[in-house]
Amino acid sequence: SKSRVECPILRKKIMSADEAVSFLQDRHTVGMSGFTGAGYPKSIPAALVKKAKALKELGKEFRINLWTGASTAPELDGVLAEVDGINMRLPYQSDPVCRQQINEGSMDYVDMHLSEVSQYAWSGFLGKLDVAVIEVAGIHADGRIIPSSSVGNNKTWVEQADLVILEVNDQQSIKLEGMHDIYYGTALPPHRKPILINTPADRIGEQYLDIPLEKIVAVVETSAPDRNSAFALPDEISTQIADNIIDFFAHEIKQGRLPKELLPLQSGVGNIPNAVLSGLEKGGYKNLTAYTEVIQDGMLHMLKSGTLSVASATAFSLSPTALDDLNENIDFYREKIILRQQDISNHPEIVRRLGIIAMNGLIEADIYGNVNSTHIMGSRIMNGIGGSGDFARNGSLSIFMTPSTAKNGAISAIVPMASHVDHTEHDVKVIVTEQGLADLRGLSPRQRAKVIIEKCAHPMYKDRLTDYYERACASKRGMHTPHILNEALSWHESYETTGKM
Ligand code: 0RQ
Repeated sequence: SKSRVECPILRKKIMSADEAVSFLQDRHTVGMSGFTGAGYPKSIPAALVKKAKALKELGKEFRINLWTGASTAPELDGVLAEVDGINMRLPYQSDPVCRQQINEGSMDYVDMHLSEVSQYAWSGFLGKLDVAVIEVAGIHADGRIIPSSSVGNNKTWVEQADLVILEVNDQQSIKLEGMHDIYYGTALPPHRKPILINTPADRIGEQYLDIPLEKIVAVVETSAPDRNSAFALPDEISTQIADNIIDFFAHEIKQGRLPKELLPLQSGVGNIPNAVLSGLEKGGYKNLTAYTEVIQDGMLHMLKSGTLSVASATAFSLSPTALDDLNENIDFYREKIILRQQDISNHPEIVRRLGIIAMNGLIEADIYGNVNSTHIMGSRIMNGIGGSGDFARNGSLSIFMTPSTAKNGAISAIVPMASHVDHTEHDVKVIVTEQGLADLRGLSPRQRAKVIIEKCAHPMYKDRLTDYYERACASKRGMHTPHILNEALSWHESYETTGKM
C-alpha cells in the first residue's frame, strides 16, 4: 500500500524501529503517546526491550523515565517493565507488571491529575524531556501531521522534547483527519487567556499536530491495531448501580435541578460507566452531550441513536467491533466527535464552565464521603487518580460509583475512615452502590454519615458501621466529624491480617 509519509524531508528519515532506538539512551526521559490503550507507539517499545536485553547481557543497565498521556497497553508498559526498563513512570498506569514493581518499590511512580501534566512539564517541574515517541496516522507532503486515535500529551511532548520519533501506523484510519482539535493558545501564568470552549462541540484549534521538521530524527512505519479489548456485558450489580443513577437523573429533572438534556457527561471506563450509558439510551434521552476523556463503545451507540449529539474526548477506547463501526462510519462520526489534548479535555476552567456531570469509580469511601480511588489498604497503588479529580472537583455534579463490597464480600467499600483520600468530602456530591444512592449535597458530616450508611453500605456491614458511628459520637471528642482514632483503620488492619474486614 501507499506510504503515509508524503513529506519528502521526512521520507528520508524513515528507518526501522531497531535503528530508531539508537536515539534513546539509558536514563533518558521519554514522552510517549498513548491514552487508555489508544494511539501508543507499536514498535519502538519492543525495540527498546531488545536493546535493554542486549545491554543487560553486557552487564549494562537500560532504564528510561516514561511519561505518557495515561495508561497504554501490555506491549508498552508491560514489556518494558518486564525487562526492568522503567525507572520512573508518570502520570497514570493500569498495568499489572508496573503495578507490582511500583508496589515492590523498584519503580517510582508519580500519580498526577491528567489535566496538570502539561503545565508541570512546561513549568520545568518534571525536568528535561529528551525524546518524544509519538504515533500518528499520516504525514502530508507539506509536513502537516495527522494525529492518531488519542491526543493525550502529544502536543506538549513534541514541543518539549529535544528529539522526536514518529510512528506512522497504517492501521489507524487515515480518515481520522479532521477529527482532532489541537489548541495552541495555552500559556503559563501570568499570560493565560480564557479558553473559549462554551459547548462540548466547540472547535478552537487546529486539525494537525505542529512539529518542527528539524526535530524529527526518525520516522518508523508500523501496522498494528490499538489494544482494543472487548467490554464485558454489564453484570447485575453494574446494572443496578446504573439504574440508581438513571432514577436520580429523572428525579433531578423533575425537581428542575437538571435540564432534560442533562449537562455534559464525563464517564470513566469500565463496566459500570458502560451500564450507565446504556441505561441513558434505554431511558429515551435525546441530544445529550459528552465532555470526557475517553470515548468507549456505549458513546458510539448513543451518537448513532441520537441519544448523544456530540462527544469531546482525548482518546478512544473501543472494542474490536466498535472500532469496525467507527471506521466504517467515520464520516458520520467525524461530525460528532472531537479529540483534544488532555490539558483541554480535562481543563478545570472548561469543566466548571460546562457544569460537567462527572461519573467515576472508587475503591472505598468513608462514612463522611471522602473517596479513595487509587490505593488498596492505604499503601498499594491500583491505577492512579487519572482524570477523576479534574472532573470531580470542578464539575457541577460528581458521582462516585462502586459495588458495595469487593473480594466476594471480604471488603466493604464503605469504611469508617478512608485509608487514602483522593477526593475529599468537599468534592464528592453523590455516592452510589447497588444498594442505593446517597445525595450528599448540602449535608453536614454527621448527616452524610447516616445517609451513606443507610443508602450505600452492604447489609452485611451496615450494623457495624452504625455502631462505629454511634460510639464515635458518644465519645464526644469532637462532634463535627466524629471518629475513634485507634479504631478508624481497624477494618483495614483486619483485612491485612485475616483476609477479611
Ligand atoms: O480487583 O479484579 O483483582 O478483583 O479493584 O475494581 O470493582 O472491577 O472496578 O474496574 O471500575 O475500578 C477505582 C480502580 C475501580 C477505577 C477503580 C478491586 C477489585 C478489582 C477493580 P480484582 P472494580 P473498576 C477518568 C476516571 C481511578 C481513575 C479514574 C480507577 C479492582 O475506577 O482506577 O477514576 N479509578 N479515572 O476487587 C481492595 C477495595 C476494592 C478493591 C475494588 N475496597 N479494596 N480491592 N477493589 N475495591 C476517566 C478514565 O478512566 C479514562
